[in-house]
Amino acid sequence: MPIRTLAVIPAFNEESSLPATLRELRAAAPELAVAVVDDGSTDATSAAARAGGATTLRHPFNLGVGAAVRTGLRYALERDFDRVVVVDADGQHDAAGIAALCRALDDGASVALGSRFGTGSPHYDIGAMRRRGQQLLAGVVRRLTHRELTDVTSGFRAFDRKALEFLAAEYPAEFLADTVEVLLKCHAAGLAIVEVPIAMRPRSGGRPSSRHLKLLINYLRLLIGIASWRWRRSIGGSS
Ligand SMILES: Nc1nc2c(ncn2[C@@H]2O[C@H](COP(=O)(O)OP(=O)(O)O)[C@@H](O)[C@H]2O)c(=O)[nH]1
Ligand SMILES: [Mg+2]
Repeated sequence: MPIRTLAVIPAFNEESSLPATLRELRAAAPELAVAVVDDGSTDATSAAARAGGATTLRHPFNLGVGAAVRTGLRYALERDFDRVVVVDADGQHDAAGIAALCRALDDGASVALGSRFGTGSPHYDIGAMRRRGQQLLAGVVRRLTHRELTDVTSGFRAFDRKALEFLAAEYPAEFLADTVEVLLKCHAAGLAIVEVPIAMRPRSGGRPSSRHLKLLINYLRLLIGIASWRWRRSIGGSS
């Protein structure tokens, strides 16, 4: 039986980017099934997804990227897919990277993490504050997992069936926890995480989801979350 892979695309008000993203995905990886999770958009995201030939799943209201990914993973499990690749709707993820992520799964990884900053990744500029925050978070995750990870907030990832089964139940929905904490959970569950260099494009328009003070607060909340999660584990709690 061939390996069945589902591309999961979380999308919030992405009617303008989605058509090109879906076209690129079809061209780069025609063998993939595609599911767009419309996260309560107020624009025509669902219509754009359907027009682009994707299965369309819809949240009745906005729940955040992590919840959208989780919905995609649950759908993949229900439909018995072997793997999932998560791709942003906004066109930042170069679909050519999907092949490298899948190769890492072929080689035994359960979680393949597309990295903008590792050896072999093209230069990617994210601004000074995000950069410092990223480095801090990557340092924390490296210490806790003993894995050489450089880009712990990248949303460009692939999961094998084991990771899929684990994460469909466990995927955290909060901003940053959905990228960073999830890696710690996977590591604690014994899933092998491997980083793969990928190319990511700068945003073509719009704004990143979190900036300045909001971004700082999100970093602090995440670090407190990680500390309390570690503490609960050390006194014998499970999650
Ligand atoms: N900003 C945002 N993006 C969401 C949400 N739900 C799903 N998404 C999708 O998640 C992906 C990542 O979001 P984005 O804002 O580009 O994050 P960034 O690339 O880290 O700045 C995009 O494809 C969004 O359309 C949400 O509630 N807020
Ligand atoms: Mg993006």
